[in-house]
Amino acid sequence: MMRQTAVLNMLTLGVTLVLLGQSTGAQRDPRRRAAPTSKAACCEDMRALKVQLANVSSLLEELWRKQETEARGLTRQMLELERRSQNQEARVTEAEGKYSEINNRVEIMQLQTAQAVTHTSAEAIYDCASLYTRNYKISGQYKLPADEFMGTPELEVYCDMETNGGGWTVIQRRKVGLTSFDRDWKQYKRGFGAIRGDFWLGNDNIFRLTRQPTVLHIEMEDWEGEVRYAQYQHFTLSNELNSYRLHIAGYSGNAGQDSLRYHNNTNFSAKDKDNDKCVDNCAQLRKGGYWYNCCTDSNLNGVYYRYGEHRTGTDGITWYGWHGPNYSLKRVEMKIRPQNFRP
Ligand SMILES: *[C@@H]1O[C@H](CO)[C@@H](O)[C@H](O)[C@H]1NC(C)=O
Ligand SMILES: *[C@@H]1O[C@H](CO)[C@@H](O)[C@H](O)[C@H]1NC(C)=O
Ligand SMILES: *[C@@H]1O[C@H](CO)[C@@H](O)[C@H](O)[C@H]1NC(C)=O
Ligand SMILES: *[C@@H]1O[C@H](CO)[C@@H](O)[C@H](O)[C@H]1NC(C)=O
Ligand SMILES: [Ca+2]
Repeated sequence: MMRQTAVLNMLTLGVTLVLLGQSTGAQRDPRRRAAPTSKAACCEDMRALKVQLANVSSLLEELWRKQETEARGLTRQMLELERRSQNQEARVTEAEGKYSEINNRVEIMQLQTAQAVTHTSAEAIYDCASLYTRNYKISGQYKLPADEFMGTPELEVYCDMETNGGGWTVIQRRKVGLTSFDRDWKQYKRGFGAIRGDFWLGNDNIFRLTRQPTVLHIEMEDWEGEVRYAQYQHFTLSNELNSYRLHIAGYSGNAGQDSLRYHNNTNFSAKDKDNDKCVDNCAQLRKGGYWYNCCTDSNLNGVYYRYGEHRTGTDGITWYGWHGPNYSLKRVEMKIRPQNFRP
């Protein structure tokens, strides 16, 4: 402010002097002023005035220049400020957009949680999928509560909460190789083994868990470390009266030919119960409990052979469609979840 007033005063003075100079025929150009004049004899006062005038005019010009550059600078600064504020505004708009999007999502999640709670609290914890919808999303051992209505006891299960969105109840696992699967009907009915290691969940339990429309996922690993799978969109067992007959449909997978299809619609057999479709006793030949036909296209409950021995017998853990009848797999996991499960 102070400076502007000073400049204005100078300008007023300058203009006055310029007018005065013009009226006395003075030359504004300081270069010309430098040259000696022929009329030097003229009165001293006039000369002094002219010099002053010349000085003031050059000062003025300088001031003008300064003003102009300052003005240009100011304009630039203002433009810059405007640009920045526009950027700022854009950023604020963007942030606001993100915020409302997050808010939206939070609301949706809250809504979903509320719905999930009201939806599942009315239902029993039935399997790993219902645990998953109750926000138990870590794979591991869980205890399903007893089902009073069905008269079934509580059940230890292993939940796979990661594969393809989780919610899987594991019904069979082979990976350690110390647990024998060459067992009788009663043991296959109840289940055996260690839930964190090798086990069969039990035909009664599998029957119970597959009363709702169920997907079966079989994961297999060979001794070269390759992993393949076979999946069935429909999987159920009949009850014990109907010999736990297998029903599968809707195959997909990458483990070669579907090697469970051959066992579709066959009864379960164990070493003490020959329900197969063969003159032989397949359960005794293949040393496991399974839905033996005549006898196998797969034998996931067969003998566990270690690395180096896994190419010998035909009673190993086989899946013909991938490694044929003489290659026993390193790891198998069979797991189920309801068809209507949404991760
Ligand atoms: C005019 O300016 C010159 C140099 O800029 C200075 O030496 C001189 O004293 C000034 N004259 C007056 C009258 O202000
Ligand atoms: C399967 O079991 C049921 C009842 O347990 C029986 O009626 C049926 O004949 C059996 N089927 C075969 C092929 O053995
Ligand atoms: C198993 O048999 C049923 C009918 O008995 C059939 O609908 C289903 O597609 C079969 N499953 C497979 C995998 O072929
Ligand atoms: C598998 O092993 C059996 C008996 O050990 C043998 O007869 C058969 O030729 C083998 N099959 C293949 C494909 O290696
Ligand atoms: Ca037989």
